[in-house]
Amino acid sequence: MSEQRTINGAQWLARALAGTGMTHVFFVESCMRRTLMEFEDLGVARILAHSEKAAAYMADGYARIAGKPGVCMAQSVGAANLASGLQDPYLGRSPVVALTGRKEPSFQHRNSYQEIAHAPLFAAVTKFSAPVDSTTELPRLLRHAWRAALADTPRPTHLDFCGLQGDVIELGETSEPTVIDPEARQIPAHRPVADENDIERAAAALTAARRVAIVAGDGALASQAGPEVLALAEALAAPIATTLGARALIPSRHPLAAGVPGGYSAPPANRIVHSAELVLYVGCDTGDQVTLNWTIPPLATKIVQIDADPLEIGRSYPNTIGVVGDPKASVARLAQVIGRPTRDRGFAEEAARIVADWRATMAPLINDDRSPIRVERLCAEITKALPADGILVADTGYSGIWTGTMIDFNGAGQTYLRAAGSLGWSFPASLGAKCAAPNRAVLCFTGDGGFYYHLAELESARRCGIAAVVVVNNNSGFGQNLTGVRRIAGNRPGRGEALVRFGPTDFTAVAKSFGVRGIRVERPGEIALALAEALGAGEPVVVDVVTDIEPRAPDPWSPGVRT
Ligand SMILES: Cc1ncc(C[n+]2csc(CCOP(=O)(O)OP(=O)(O)O)c2C)c(N)n1
Repeated sequence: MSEQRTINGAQWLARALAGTGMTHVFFVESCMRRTLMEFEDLGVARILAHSEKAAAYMADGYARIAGKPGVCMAQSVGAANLASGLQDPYLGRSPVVALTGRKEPSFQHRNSYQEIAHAPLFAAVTKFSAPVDSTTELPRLLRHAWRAALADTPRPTHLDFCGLQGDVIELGETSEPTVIDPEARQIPAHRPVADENDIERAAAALTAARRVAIVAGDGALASQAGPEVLALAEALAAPIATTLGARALIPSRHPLAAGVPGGYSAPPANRIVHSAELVLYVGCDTGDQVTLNWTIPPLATKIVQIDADPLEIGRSYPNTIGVVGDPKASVARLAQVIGRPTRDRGFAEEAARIVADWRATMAPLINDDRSPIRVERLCAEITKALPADGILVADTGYSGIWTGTMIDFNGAGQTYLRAAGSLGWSFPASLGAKCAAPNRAVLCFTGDGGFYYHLAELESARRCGIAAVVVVNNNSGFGQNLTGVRRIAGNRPGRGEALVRFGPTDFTAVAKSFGVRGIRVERPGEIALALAEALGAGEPVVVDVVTDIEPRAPDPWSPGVRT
C-alpha cells in the first residue's frame, strides 16, 4: 500500500475549502496567513474587510446566496468583533463558518495580551463551537462544523485554532484527504418527507376548515418551497402571507398573496391572518415578529405547522398539529393527499379585496412627483428597475418595512435578503451576496443610519471590484425611531429629536473619496435613470436618495386598533 503523503494544516484547509466550490473568503489580517497564501494559488478570492463584523456579514450574504457556508476569519483579538457579527446570521439561520486564532496553552490563564476567553463569546451565536488543538483533529472538526452549519436549522459554527493567528494548526501535518463534504450538499442538506399519519391529520384539518390562511417562512424559502406552497394555496383557496424574509418566495402580485404579517407589515396581512379559522405555518417560526407578539393569529387559533425542526412545532401556539419534514417535500405530499377539493372561495376573495383596497390608498404616494422624495415612490421605482433575477438586500428597521411592504417581487428568480435585526448589516451582506452571484444585479437598500456603520467597506468594494449598488434612503436620521422618542419626550423642547437626527451628509461625496461612483437623487423623476445607470455600471455605485424624516413607514394593523 502506498503511504499517504502528509501536507501541512494550511495546505489542507485551503484545498479542502476550495474543494467545496467556495470562491471567496472574508477576513481581517492577521490570521491564517499561510492558508490565505494557499488560497491565492487555488483561485479563491481573499476579501480583506475593515472590521471583523463586516467580514462576518459578508460571509452571511455569501452563504445565503450560495446556499452553502460562507467562511470568515479573524485573529485572536478580532474574535469578539467576529462573534458580534454572527448574531445576525444566527437569527437569520445562515450557515456561516467562523475561524479564529487563539494563543497557545502556555499563554493561557496568565494575563495574555489582547485575549479573553473565546468560548463564551461564541456560545450564544453558534450551534457548534470548538477549539482545534492539533492539526490531526482539523479535518474531523471542520467537517463537523460544515455539516452542522448546513443541517436544519442552518446557523453559524466556529472553530478556534491553536496559535494567535491559527499558525500552530497551519504548521502541523495531516495525511487526511482534502475533502470536507464529498456530496457537496447545499441547503437544505436533507429533504425528509413527513410521517404519512401526520400528513393525513393535517390534510383532514385543512380541508375541514373554511377560512385557511398560509404563513410561509424563512424555512420554506430555504427549502425553495414556493411552487409547492402556491399549488397547495390554490387547492385550498387560501391566502398566503410570508415572513419578511420569505417575501420573494411567491409573486407579490399573485391573487392569493396577502403580504407580510406581524410587526414589520402593512395592514392587509394582519387582518387576513387574524380572521382565519386555521393557519398553516410552513417553515416558519412563530416568534414575536411574525405574530405581532402572538396576537396575529390569536393564541387559540387552530394551527397546522410544517417544519424541518421538531423543536419549532407548537412552540408558541398550543393548538398545533405538527408535521415534521422538509417544507418543500412535505407540502408536495400534503397537496397530493388533499387533491382538488371543492372549496368556498369567499375567504380568498375577501383577502384579495383587502389587499386591493390597501394598494389603492398607496397609489397617490407612489405617484407623488414632489420633493422631498416619498419612500413609497422610491420603492415603486426599485420594483420596476430590479432585474428578473436581481437580488435585493435590505437593512433592518424601516428599511425592512419599506422593502417588505412597498417593493414587489416576481417570485421566480428574484431574491430578497433581509437583516435579521442588526442595523448596518445590509451593505457588507450585499457585498458578500455579489461575490456569490457575480452575474446577478445586487441592490442594497439602507437608511443613512444603517449605512454609516460600515462605510469603510466602500473601499473594499472598489479594491475588490464588487459591483453592488447601494441605495441610501437618506433622511438625515434614525427615521424609524422618531415616533418612539417623540412619544417619550412629550412636550420637552426639541421633542427628543437630538437622539435620532444627524447629517446632512452627501454620500456621493463620501463614495467619491473612496473612489466609488456616486449619484445624488433629489427629485422623483431622476430615480429611474439613476437606478438604470447604477445597475448597468459594472462597478460599485452609491445612489444617494434625499428623502424626509417625517413620513412614517406603513404601520401594522393590530387587533387592538381596528380600522
Ligand atoms: C445594532 C442595532 N442598533 C440599534 C438598532 C435599533 N434601530 C432599529 S432601526 C434604527 C434606525 C434606522 O435608521 P436608518 O438606517 O437611517 O433608517 P430609517 O429608519 O431612517 O429609514 C435603529 C437605531 C438596531 N436594530 N440594531
